Amino acid sequence: MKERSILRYDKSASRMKLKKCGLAAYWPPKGRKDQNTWQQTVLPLGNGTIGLSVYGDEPREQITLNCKTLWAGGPSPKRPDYAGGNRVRPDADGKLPRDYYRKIKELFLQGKNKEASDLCAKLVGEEEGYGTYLCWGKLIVDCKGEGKTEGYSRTLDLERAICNVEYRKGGTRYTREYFVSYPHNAAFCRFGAVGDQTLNLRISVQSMQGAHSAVKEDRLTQDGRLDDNDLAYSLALECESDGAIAAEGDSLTIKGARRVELYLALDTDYDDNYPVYRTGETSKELAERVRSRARKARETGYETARRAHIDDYQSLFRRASIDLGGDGGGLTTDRLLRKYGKATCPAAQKRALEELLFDFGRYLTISSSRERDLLPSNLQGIWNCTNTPAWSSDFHMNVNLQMNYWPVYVASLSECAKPLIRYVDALRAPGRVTAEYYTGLRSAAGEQNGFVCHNQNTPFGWTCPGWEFDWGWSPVSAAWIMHNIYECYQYGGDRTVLREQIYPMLKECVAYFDANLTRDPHTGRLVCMPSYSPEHGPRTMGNTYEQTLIWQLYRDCIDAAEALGADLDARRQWESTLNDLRPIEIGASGQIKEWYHEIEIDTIGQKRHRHLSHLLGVYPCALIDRKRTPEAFAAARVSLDRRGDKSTGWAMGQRINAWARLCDGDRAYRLIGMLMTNGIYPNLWDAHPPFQIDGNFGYVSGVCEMLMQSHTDAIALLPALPRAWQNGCVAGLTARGNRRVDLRWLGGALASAQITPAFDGPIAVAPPDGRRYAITDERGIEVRYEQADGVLRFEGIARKTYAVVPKGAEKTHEKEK
Ligand code: FUC
Repeated sequence: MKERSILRYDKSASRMKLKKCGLAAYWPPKGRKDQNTWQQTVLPLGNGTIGLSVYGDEPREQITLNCKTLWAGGPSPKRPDYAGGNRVRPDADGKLPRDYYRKIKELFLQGKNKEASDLCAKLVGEEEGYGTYLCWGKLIVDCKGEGKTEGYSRTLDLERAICNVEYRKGGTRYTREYFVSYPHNAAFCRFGAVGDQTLNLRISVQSMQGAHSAVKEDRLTQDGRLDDNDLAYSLALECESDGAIAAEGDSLTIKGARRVELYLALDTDYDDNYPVYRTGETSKELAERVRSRARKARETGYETARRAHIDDYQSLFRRASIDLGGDGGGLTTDRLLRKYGKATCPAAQKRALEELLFDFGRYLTISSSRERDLLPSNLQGIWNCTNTPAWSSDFHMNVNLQMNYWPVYVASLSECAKPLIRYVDALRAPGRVTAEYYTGLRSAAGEQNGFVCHNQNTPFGWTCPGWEFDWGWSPVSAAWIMHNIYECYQYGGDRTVLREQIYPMLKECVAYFDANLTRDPHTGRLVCMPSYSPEHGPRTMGNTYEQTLIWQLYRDCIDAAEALGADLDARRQWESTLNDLRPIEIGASGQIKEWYHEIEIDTIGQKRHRHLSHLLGVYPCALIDRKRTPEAFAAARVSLDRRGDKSTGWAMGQRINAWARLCDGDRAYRLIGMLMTNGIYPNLWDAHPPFQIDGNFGYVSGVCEMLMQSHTDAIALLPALPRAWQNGCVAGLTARGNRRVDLRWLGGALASAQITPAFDGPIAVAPPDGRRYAITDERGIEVRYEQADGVLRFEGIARKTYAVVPKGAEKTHEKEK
């Protein structure tokens, strides 16, 4: 039995040793050790909207407070001309970006690459109004108590999403417990004292937005509006205790208590309705909504709410599990992490950390992205301790936001992707305006118009290109994020969602490229231009990054139309476009070229660049695989190898996935080792550096891809099992087509696979080796299958479980059941 998934520390956040991670840090600014401490050592809790990060400090507890929608930027009384960053007014020469766009294309077609490239500087957006994700502030709890602190422990239980702090002082044992409930949309805190002393607390909330607290009886409230955009925000905290509660200044004080409970709600008047982005509530209405939430939480009572929270959380978390034979040996998580990189670290301790990071990533998904949310998780999920986070902690779409959602479907957390789908849907309206001003599409065509978004996004419809071309222009951002969204159907198989939600989005994204692809007269092929491969190299007429993502977009749209039996004529047109796209090409070094004019590898752009933009056909797209495209598969290996392993946290996460898809488990595993030692902080957050959550998610999807893949016509079982993982099992993964997959392996070989389809229909599985297999149904009766080319095909019935076991091992399998 695997031990419980718990992050354990014997120190509070402020007393922990900090780690040096990775390449040069972009953040925090020099001299901000406090911010470095926060990103490396706090323990995060969340329900998708409300985020807490717990220090567990003693005698003064600090908990950073976040609300996912607390954002500066966007429409504001101060910015009456806000237009989503789009340049909607002619410049001094009387020109709009679309005029330059046309000219740039003309110049490229005439072979005037230098002129075309120079003019790209005109395809930018405004900076004003971009905004940033903000920090709400801190909940501070001053705890008095006589004596020396002993037996300190701070834990985050990933199986219950609860954080606990415990210590003794004199003869008294003090406890603290925290969780953030999705059902109650509120945070809960409980302080306890058992022994000769009682609790004497002072509770306050320090706003980072200039708000003052009002206290009355056993309540604390805080209301305000952001200076930047007038966004209204409100917080309500209710306190219950067997001690004496009093309102003092801006704090609540509690004296002589054995237990104290806090019920905390907070929210803003943000809504995702373009172009106002507000609920329309008055400050009073918002405050009343938040206060009544805190009141309800209190009326429910701590214990009842705690049970509801655990049930809700476990309904998601328990869907999947992994067991690699780990045994942490009782070490605290930070020690385990420090030891991991040492030759003396026992294998079982390494396995324990690998399991823990897998569970932690799933925990972070559930804590930062829930069905009800208006926004997806950002660069830091929902956790942020400053008003100036790196990259505004925004939604980056040249890999980062996509990576945040890589594990959701395969790790059976599809509901957690709902906020992403909602968010991208909400980008369509502003995205039409960007399409119009930057490429000349007419937004009068409504839903058929074509929408686009570029690399950087905010909650306020910021679909325009960034204010510098090289990182800012990236129309395929829309195509790429649409692949994440199409995966909702690929994995879940829900045709209603496909018809009503996903397909219209796909079609509208295709409409943008239908109107903007250009035939290159030299090759006769369609390309998108100007193109730029994130975030290096020249500006060109097409490149592998853009062509790959456009290929995937059309592929997905055609498949969706086919599944729905829709748009036959359009489908033929899309097929023909797909065939005419300039394909990926192999260069003289046997590599996948990143740019079409590249001959030898590493002669253009930066060597060992972190982005794997030319290899997206391997992962997450399905353009390159071993059987269908063996030459490209081999070329991808050359390119990935040359790109090097050492990189930023997310980039190592991406490399795990890519090596897994190239069926090299040992190389993927090497990347796991590098990520652990060079890209994971003591609190297990991923380090770009700074803390950036995408790498946590890239790790989870990477582990899933090592154990199971479903992007080709067969479910590949253990396609990239590393030698280090000799024995293990994984349960509750989801393969495309909505099939649950459970796997067990022994001595590096598949011992059994169980496949449970949600629908009737043919199933194809590809076991990892040339052994002979038997397939049995739930009664242990052999199921007939056809075998060709290493793939076993059989007919599955919905909700029945089929076991795939090596011949001769059927009996063992039955006994286990
Ligand atoms: C992309 C990456 C950076 C960083 C940023 C948030 O631009 O190239 O490394 O992750 O997003």
